[in-house]
Amino acid sequence: MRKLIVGVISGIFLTASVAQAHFVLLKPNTDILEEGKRIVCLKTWFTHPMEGGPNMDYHIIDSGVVINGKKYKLKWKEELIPALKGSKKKVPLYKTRFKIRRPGVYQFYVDPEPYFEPAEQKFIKQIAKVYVEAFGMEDGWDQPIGLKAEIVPLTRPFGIWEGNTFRGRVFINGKPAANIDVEVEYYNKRGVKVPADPFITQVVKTDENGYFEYTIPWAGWWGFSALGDGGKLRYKDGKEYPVELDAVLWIKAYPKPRGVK
Ligand SMILES: [Cu+2]
Repeated sequence: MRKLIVGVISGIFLTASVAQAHFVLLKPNTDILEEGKRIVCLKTWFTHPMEGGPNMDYHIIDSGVVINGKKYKLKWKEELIPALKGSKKKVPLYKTRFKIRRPGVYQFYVDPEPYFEPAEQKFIKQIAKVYVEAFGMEDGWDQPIGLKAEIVPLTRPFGIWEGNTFRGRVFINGKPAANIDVEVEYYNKRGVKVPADPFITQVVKTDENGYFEYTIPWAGWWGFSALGDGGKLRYKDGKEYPVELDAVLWIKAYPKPRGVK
């Protein structure tokens, strides 16, 4: 969230907070598990990935991992991280480890409580998903797992090069989500600088059947958040506010191999 000057009345600057894209970050330590390794470690928190913060309050209601239509629960360990670098306000980050027993495509997801965003006067609920392929068995990545908000990939969501085009289809409440915004951000661990604010969040739209695509410019973890409509919810002030119900997906792009252009 940042301040923007929205108007000047007799020399007084009126400012409003303009929120950059919120993202539930759900990141495994790898997108591909090779023979000999068994443990996948995952982290999740609610942040602004390109800017490195602020981090927001975040509570998981439901989470799991789905393989071949079977679901396993995940148990998370909570840690507290500063909302902003150096700030006293702390928010949760969750970690878990999952033991892989057989080959296949594992779809990990988290479904958090709606978060009230004062700057936007609405709730935000982001259901996030990420894939791990284990031991060379690649089937099943194109299957939805029945989330209330879900991006179903048309591009295999692991083993992706930078420069690849990612295609997905958005479903909100089971229906293809037509003509909605899909926000795209890079998980900016390296402190990459942008030339101007619009570069922080890239935006593409779904078509009339809920399909979108985005070409990944450089290597790293990239998040897609399709902004859906989740009806209304009552806040503690007694008033009803709209709920933005977002489908989030994280994928990893690998750098081009040495010696190619
Ligand atoms: Cu925020």
